[in-house]
Amino acid sequence: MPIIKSIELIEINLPLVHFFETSFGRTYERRIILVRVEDADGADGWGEVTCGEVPGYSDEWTDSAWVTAEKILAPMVVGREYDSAADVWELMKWVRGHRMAKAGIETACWDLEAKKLGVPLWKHLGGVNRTIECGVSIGIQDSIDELLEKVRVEVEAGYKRIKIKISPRWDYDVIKAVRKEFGEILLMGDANSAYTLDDIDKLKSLDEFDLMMLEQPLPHDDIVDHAKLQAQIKTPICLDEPIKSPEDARKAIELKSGKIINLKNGRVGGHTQSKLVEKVCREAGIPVWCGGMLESGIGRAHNIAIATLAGYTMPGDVSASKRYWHEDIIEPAVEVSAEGTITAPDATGIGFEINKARIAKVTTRSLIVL
Ligand code: OSB
Ligand code: MG
Repeated sequence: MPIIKSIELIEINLPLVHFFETSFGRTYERRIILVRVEDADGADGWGEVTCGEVPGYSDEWTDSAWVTAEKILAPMVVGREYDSAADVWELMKWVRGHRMAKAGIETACWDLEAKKLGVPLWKHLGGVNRTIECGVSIGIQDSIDELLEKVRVEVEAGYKRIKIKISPRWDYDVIKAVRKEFGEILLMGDANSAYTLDDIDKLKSLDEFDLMMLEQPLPHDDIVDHAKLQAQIKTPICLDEPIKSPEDARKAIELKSGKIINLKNGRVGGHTQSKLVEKVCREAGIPVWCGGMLESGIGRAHNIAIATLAGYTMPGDVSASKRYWHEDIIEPAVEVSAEGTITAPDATGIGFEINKARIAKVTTRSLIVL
């Protein structure tokens, strides 16, 4: 039976190639917590905590996740016997919330297990589509011209679907301009909870653009008003923030709060939980796609692996390393084909090498829980 002997937390600071702005703020550089789990044989696995630098997307953020992982979660896993990585979530179960911190540890255990079994993580998770379809998420820009330029670069790179961030000050005219310039591309908007039902007329007006979907228009914890909104707009609603568990997914589907789910490993607590959400959605005929959290290569590699599961039927926010980083912390960097796809690697575990020298250069703190 596997036992984790130690868990290392490493905080790195990585400047983004270009700032990323959503309805809740702008990010210039990421403070990312990496997790390295090591077993009694000295074998290791890597994971990433995907929370932001501030509690704007969710209530977790870098410093809260650090202390929670160090003081609460890592001690619940270190030295405890477990059957398989699928059971690591259970070891941390009594802790409420803190799913991104849990996911950092849990996904590292999956990487370790796949490496020890000598299989690629995507296969070990039950993946079926080794080649996944990719989209991009483009933040709010300083001008529409700058946005059009960004969209052009990504369309020409071959990405299958373009998502633009929207907010009440950056919506109708912006989407109209993108549609006019690029015609019938697969286009969607993500509001990150910037509207309420009082904005119903504005949200209805977006129907004219035939968006593939409208992601999270209403508050971050809502699934009731989303159902009211979905009944009144043609554009499919995609839920992101409020779906933190398989039960949340079931309830949202029952209420008809949306027609699509953006599934993020961190938001639901790791691979085991993602697999359960994927199953609930697949059985209900609700498509899911893999969301992104501006991950470094390690989180990105985990996203690629989980996105190979059967229920992930739409292009995800999983894109090339170079869109985010001058130099990634894995090798090779994640690349996207001219057809807008990524093929999961066939090496064991996450399938990428960890660039330890690069990590050492950008590390701002680290500690080991024994
Ligand atoms: O809402 O999907 C989101 C990034 C940070 C926080 C929330 C979101 C996002 C993205 C970026 O849209 C996706 C990516 O390119 O990683
Ligand atoms: Mg979103």
